[in-house]
Amino acid sequence: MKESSLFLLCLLALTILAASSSSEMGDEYQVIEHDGPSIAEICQVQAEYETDADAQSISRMMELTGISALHDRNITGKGITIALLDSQFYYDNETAEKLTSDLVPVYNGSYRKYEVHGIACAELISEIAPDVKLYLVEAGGTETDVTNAVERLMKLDEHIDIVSCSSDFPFGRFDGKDELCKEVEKMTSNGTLWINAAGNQALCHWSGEFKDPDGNGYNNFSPEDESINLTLVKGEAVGLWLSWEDDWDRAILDYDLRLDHPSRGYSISDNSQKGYRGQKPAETIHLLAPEDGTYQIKIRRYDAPDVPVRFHLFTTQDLDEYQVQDSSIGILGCCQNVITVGAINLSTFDIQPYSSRGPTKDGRQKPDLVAPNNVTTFSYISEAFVGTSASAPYVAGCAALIMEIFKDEPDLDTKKVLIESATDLGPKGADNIYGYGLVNLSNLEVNR
Ligand SMILES: [Ca+2]
Ligand SMILES: [Ca+2]
Ligand SMILES: [Ca+2]
Repeated sequence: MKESSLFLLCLLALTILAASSSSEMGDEYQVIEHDGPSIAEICQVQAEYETDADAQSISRMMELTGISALHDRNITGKGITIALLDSQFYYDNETAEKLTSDLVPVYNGSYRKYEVHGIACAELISEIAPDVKLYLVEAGGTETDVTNAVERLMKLDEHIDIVSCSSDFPFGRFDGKDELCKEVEKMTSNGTLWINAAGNQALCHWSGEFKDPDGNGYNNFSPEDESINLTLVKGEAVGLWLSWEDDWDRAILDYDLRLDHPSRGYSISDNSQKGYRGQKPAETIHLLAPEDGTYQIKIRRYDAPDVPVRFHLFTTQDLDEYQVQDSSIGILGCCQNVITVGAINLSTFDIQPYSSRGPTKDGRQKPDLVAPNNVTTFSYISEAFVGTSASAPYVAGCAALIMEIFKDEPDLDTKKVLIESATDLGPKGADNIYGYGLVNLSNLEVNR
């Protein structure tokens, strides 16, 4: 088991920068092993969810949420620093014109033309808070890369006011105590606000306890059903991540993950969990679908006592059945003090069906806020920027405006201001779907 992979929470041009999976070949089919960056689509949004993309969407939402009014009063994020953590910073001269002029790249090397996810986020921040100083920080694809990115930020001479991150990891403890949360807390305890996308996994997530009433070693998703169906098209890249409650450094409960192919053969991930140092309670499978059809996901008990254990399964495509929308946020979005942002439909203000939901494993309410997505950017020139990836930088830009407004107040709690000025949506009061509601600066005292 190497490191888990980071996935970008955008729904277009999606990239998994996957570490290697330890999957083995089942029967005649080959599991794709990744040595470096690879491409796969994460939880694709189906066309029917999105009907309202138009070039005006961002300006309309900026009117509605009080941002334009603040711009009219010359509040534009002056003096505020934002670090954007991402792994895709390709831009050309034309796109550069859309970005804030005070841009500081913190990366070496170059990006391929389609690697624009981070720049699309930068465009949104530039639109909402055009005068911020924006650090573009390469955060790679692994937990080590994110740790290194945080270390670089800590070493800067300048204080970072806000981190905006639209990526997350699909396995861990989800209780705010994952290793990476220690890195996040280095920033937040230093006064930095960390804003993270909630994720787009609500329809490609299953969670439940292992149940095996017939005692054949395979989990029963229902009394008669031992698999989750997943329909795939030949050649489609698919990823599956399974993790369970166990010691995260010395896992002792040995479960395996299996994907049966439609006609014959299967892929299996059967890492050893014997309580040795470094053994994680996790299995992953990555492959290119060898044929069209309905695949079946199975969880096998290899060597574990019959005790209740809760599992989380995340996949790159929507599950055909047994979707569990609750507790579908990744590990960064579950860290303490992070502001976790979901995505709403711009026409109806309903939550997007794919927008990940709380609570965290330890029962904290999540997300914290929701914000627009499905907006037009120059980077995604012919398509809308869809998913919670677009929502997080929207909130980051809003946070910068709040910080400028209240710059003379030393005890400013920006998170509190964001929450208190949000417009409640969905069930009355704070909830695990919309959090405190839509970020809305028109409710700020200063705008009246
Ligand atoms: Ca069974
Ligand atoms: Ca195993
Ligand atoms: Ca509510």
